[in-house]
Amino acid sequence: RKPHLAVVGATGAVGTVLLGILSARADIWGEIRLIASPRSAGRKLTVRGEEVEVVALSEDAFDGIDVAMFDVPDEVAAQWAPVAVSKGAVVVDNSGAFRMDPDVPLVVPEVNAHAARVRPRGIIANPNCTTLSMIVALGALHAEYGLSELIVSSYQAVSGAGQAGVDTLREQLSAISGTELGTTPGDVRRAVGDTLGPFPAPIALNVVPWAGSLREDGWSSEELKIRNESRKILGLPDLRVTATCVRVPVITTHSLAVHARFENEVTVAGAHEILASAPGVVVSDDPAEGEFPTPSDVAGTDPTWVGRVRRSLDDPRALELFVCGDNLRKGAALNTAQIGELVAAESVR
Ligand code: 11C
Repeated sequence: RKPHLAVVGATGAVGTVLLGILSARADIWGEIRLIASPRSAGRKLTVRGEEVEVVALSEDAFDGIDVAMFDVPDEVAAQWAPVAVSKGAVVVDNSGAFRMDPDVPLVVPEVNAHAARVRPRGIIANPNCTTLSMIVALGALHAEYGLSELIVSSYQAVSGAGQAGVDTLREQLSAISGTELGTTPGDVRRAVGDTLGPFPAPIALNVVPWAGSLREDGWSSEELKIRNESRKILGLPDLRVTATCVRVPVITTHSLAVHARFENEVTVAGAHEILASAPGVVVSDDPAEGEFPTPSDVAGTDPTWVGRVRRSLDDPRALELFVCGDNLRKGAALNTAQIGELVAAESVR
């Protein structure tokens, strides 16, 4: 029989995108059960062209489920993923609760699909959207050249901070629309008033060098996730990684400027060839024609887009790249769906 799937957190921003992706991909699932907080129970959502009623999160909600995709806050995942496993499901979890657990694989199918098979806790973790937005391209380059160091700056979309992030940017844009603000200290901050939402500074007409929460020595949680998760996915525990995470007034699609240093000398032509043949990667790199990826062109698409590929002027072993990926699709829902498909394929073999 076809495996039965549960989507936990079906009504959230990523859950909504996930239902669209499940509806568009090969229909490998038997039942698709939609689970959310009791507050959302009874709502009807469309998946595979049919209306499905949302059921409340409970132990019984996992009866008969083979694979459960979770997109819920860390503390909800920490509590409920083991419940789903105890009911016989394999969990694919998009929270940060299990990513660094040594008994939980952290999987990007194009890079380390093999890791999904070894899951002592019955849980497979999905990486953070910022890591995911670049790692498919870097995994392909690593396989050929051997990665030794990453220095990245992110340009993160507001949807990474959830629906509240999107609502905040839209509210602030309407507050400043038609004005000539943005020329004197604090004028935008005064205009948006107390509508900062999840951001520590105005996000309209601005860039904010902060994402996540404060960790030791001034690092943000988001910057540490990029370091820890890249190391785990690539199987390079000593990889040198430095990240600076920045929020920009973009609705969806994270971008990263990447300085990647390798064990071997690199060429731009070689990097283009590797990236162009890598599954899930599209090269858009012809600056003379104004061709490079930008979030507004990439939003709503599945691949990782790479442009501005240059060999570092002072280091023949290093490449500079600009990478864009839809943070809700490959950055979250699509990768979750792909991992679920890997697990489903095991049972049909
Ligand atoms: C952001 N990347 O853009 C974050 C959101 O660990 O899954 C995702 C947080 C996570 O704010």
